[in-house]
Amino acid sequence: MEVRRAPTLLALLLVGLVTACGGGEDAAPGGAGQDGVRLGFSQVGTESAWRLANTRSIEHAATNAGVRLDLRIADGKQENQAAAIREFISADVDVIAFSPVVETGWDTLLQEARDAGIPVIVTDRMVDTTDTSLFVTMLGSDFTAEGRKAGEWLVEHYRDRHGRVRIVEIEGTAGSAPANQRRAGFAEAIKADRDLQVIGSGDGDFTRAQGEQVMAGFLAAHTGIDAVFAHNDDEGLGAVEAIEAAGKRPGTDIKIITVDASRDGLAALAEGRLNYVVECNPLLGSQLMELVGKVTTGQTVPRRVVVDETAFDREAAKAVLHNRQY
Ligand code: GZL
Ligand code: ZN
Repeated sequence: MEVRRAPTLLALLLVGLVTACGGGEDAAPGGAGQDGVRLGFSQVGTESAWRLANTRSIEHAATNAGVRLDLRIADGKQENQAAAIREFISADVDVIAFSPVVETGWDTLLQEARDAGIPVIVTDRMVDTTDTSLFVTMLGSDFTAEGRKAGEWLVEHYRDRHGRVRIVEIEGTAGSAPANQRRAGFAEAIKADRDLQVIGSGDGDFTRAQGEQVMAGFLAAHTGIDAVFAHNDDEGLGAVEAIEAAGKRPGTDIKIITVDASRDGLAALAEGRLNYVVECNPLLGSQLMELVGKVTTGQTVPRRVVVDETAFDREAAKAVLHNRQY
């Protein structure tokens, strides 16, 4: 776990002195302090390739934008995110951003940030709050659309086959926006063909290890599984392991659809061990820094910024694999 410590008291005093002495000089872009805008970012964890790419994207974009980033990694624990955000508030950063590990339980914390006059940007995963004035904008994917795309591929694939199609679903972290919304979008899409039925679902927590474990459980409990919908590549690649361990051919005997489109996911798709991969773009860094710049210079920003993304079949995966950024 890579935890960035807040600057030591001495460092803060030095910065304070410089800022005080430097008073008259025009502030760095972003209208704050001598050294650019100070952004406190609370990141979910290191659970998946998507998450690691998302963190790298934020770090690179902050460097390019001259934003002073204090990024804290919460190891998937909401209480660690709350502690980090409270430290950002007491350090009086110019803006806070975070990817909430789960949807609920943020109102009090966001009210503390608002009382401290610090704007909050939600990224990647959404918060479930009645008071949307608690954050200035949300930058992230439409997870419901991702789930729908996965379901639509299955409907199309089994269009000419009648008789039950047995599907198992390896869900993302319980309570997280991507898990809730991918499940909903998928369920809505497969209604188009009553033969498509989810016969089992389990929490794979977006990790490869958990995905393998959940899939092994499904294989032990059910015969004749036709397809797997895994909420991210890492879970899907874990399912591939479990299916092979059971002596079956992933992508052939059992179809597998995943979300993210990480390099490993697309490589498995190109080899035919996965069948369809819906993209969830982690490279939010530059859009986030643009929003940070606007928010800290009093410019208006849209309430919602949706990230553009596509989906890959085997041929499309082969075409992009060689220069995939993450
Ligand atoms: C989606 C993101 C999810 C990814 C997983 O935007 O929150 O969390 O799909 C990651 O890989 O762990
Ligand atoms: Zn049918």
